[in-house]
Amino acid sequence: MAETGGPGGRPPAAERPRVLLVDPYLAREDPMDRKSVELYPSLSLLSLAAFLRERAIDVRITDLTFERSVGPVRRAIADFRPHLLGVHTKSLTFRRALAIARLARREGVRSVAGGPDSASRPEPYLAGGFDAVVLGEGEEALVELAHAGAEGPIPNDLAGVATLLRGQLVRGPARPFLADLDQLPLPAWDLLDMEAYLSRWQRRTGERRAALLTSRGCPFDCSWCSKPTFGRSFRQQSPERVLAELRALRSTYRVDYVRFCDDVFGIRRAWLETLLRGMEAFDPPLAFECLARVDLLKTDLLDGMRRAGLARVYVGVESGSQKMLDLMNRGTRIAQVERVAAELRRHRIRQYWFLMLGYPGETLEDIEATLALFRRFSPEEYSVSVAVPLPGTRLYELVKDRLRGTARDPGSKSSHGAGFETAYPPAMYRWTRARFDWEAHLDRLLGRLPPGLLRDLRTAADRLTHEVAEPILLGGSGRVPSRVASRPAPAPPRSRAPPRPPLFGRSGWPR
Ligand code: B12
Ligand code: SF4
Repeated sequence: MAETGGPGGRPPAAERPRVLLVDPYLAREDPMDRKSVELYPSLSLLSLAAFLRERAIDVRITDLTFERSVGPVRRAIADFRPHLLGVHTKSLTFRRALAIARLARREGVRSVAGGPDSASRPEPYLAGGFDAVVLGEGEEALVELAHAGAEGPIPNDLAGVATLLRGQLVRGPARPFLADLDQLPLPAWDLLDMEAYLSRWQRRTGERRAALLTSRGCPFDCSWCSKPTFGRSFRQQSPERVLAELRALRSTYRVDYVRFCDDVFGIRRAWLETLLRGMEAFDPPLAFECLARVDLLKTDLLDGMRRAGLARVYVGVESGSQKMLDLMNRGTRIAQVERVAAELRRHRIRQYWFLMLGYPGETLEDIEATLALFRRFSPEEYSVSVAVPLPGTRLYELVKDRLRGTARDPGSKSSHGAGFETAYPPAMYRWTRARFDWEAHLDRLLGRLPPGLLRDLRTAADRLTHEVAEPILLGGSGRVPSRVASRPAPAPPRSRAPPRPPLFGRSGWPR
C-alpha cells in the first residue's frame, strides 16, 4: 500500500467524500501581458466538479483567477474540511500549485494534481508535496481518488494515477477514455463566480462571453504541441449536446458570444454542418469564435460559419515559410493560408494569427517570409511567440541539450520566453517582434497617411533592420552567426506527409 497516501491519522469517513478543486491561476501575476489573456473559468475544473457532483460527492471550487494570493484556499480548507484537494496545473502556475499542496499537507488534507503540466511531468509535483497526479482524463480517476482519499491513504495502483512508492514514481495502469462525451453533465458553472467573468467581458467588449468545449483531443501532430492528456486521440460531443449547452449558457447567464475552446474546431465536416444549422436558428443570434486549421476551412464551409455567427477565427499560421511548416510537422500549406486569409477578409470575419519564431532550422530568410505574408494579409489580430519547448514534445526532444532559463526551470515566473538556445540571440527575436508590431501600426494608419509615405516608412524599417539592427544584434558577423551555421541541421520530422491518425475513434489511450 501507499507510502504517499499522504497525511495519515484521519478516521475512515462515514460521510460523503468532500473534494475541493483549485484553479491556481492568478491573472494579475501572469507575465503574458495581462491585456492579451482572455479570461474564462477553468473548463476542466467545471467538468470535473459536475461529474463528481453527479456521483454524490460534495465538491467546491476555489478559483484564484481574480484573487491576490492563495488565502482563499486556506479559508476554503478551514470551512469545507475536504478529504481531498485537487489542483489544476499549467507550467505557469507550477510554484503556486506546490505551495497549495504544502498548505494542504499542513492542514492534513491529501492533494492531487491534474492538467497538462503535471500530466507531462508528474515527478516534481509528487516530490513537491502532492500525494497523487492524474495522468490523463480526470473525471473517473478523481471519483476513485475522492473515495480513496476519504477512507485512507491513496493506493498506488489506481488507473491513470501516478504516486510515489518508497520515493519512486509508480504509474497505475492506463485508464481508458470516457466512451461517450455526451454523458458528461453540463459544467458546474454555479460553483464559481461566472458573473465576475461575464461582467468583465461586458465591460471590455459589450458582450457576455463564455467558453465551452465540444471535443477532446486533436489528431494532428505539430512538433511543438504538448498534448499530455489526450495525445492524438479525438472524441466529440454530438451537435445536439453542444446546442443544449449553448442554450443553457444563454438562458442562465445571458451569454451572447461563445468561444469554442477545442484544440481544433470542426474537424469533422458533417458534424460541423449540423451544429452550424442549429446555431443559425438561434434568435437573437449568438456570435462565436473558434480555433481552426487552414486545411479544414474550406471555402464553402466559411459561408455557413458566417451565417451561424462566426465573428473571429484563431488561425495557426505559424510561419510564412513552407520549409518551416514542414519542419514543424504542421501539415498545412502556405497556399492554404493565403486562400483562407483572403476569404476571411471577404467575409468580414476577424482573423487572429498565431505566429512562431525561433523554431530550430529557421533562418533570417524564413523570418522575412513570415513578415512578408503578414504584410500581405494584415490580420486584425496576431501574436508572435518564440518557440517554447514544452516537456513531452518533439521540439523539447530536439533542443533538450540546449535548454535555458524558463524551460530548464518551468516553475519560474514566465513560461513565454525563448526556453532554449535559439539560432539567433534573444534580442534579435525581440527586434523581429517589434517589426511585426510596427507593421500592424502602419496598417492602422492606412487611409490616414498618403500611401507613398507608408511605403517609405516600411522601407525605412527594413533598412534599419538589415543595415543597422542585424549587424549589431548578430555581432556584425554577417547574416548568420557562425555558431548557428556550424550547428547540425535539426532532424526533420519522421513524416512530412499530413498525419494519418486513427481519426475518429471514440476512445483511446493517453500516450
Ligand atoms: C482552452 C485553452 C485555453 C483557454 C482556457 C479556457 C479555460 N479557462 O478553461 C484560454 C484561451 C483562456 C487559455 C489560456 C491559457 N493557456 Co491554454 N489551452 C487551452 C487548451 C486548448 C484546451 C484546455 C482544455 O480545456 N482542455 C480540455 C480539458 C477537458 O482537458 P484538460 O484541461 O487536460 O483537463 C482534463 C485532465 O487534464 C484532467 N485535469 C485537469 N485539471 C485537473 C485537476 C485535477 C485535480 C484532476 C484530478 C484532473 C485534472 O481532467 C480534465 C478532464 O478530463 C489547451 C490545449 C490542450 N489541449 O490541453 C491549452 C493549454 C492548456 N494552455 C496553455 C497555456 C500555456 C495557457 C496560458 C498560460 C497562456 C497565456 N498565458 O496566455 C493561459 C493560462 C490561462 C489560465 N487561466 O490558466 C498550455 C499549457 C502548457 C503547460 N504545460 O502548462 C496548453 C496545454 C496549450 C499548449 N500546448 O501550449 N487556454
Ligand atoms: S493542430 Fe497542431 S498545434 Fe493544434 S492542437 Fe493539434 S497538434 Fe496541437
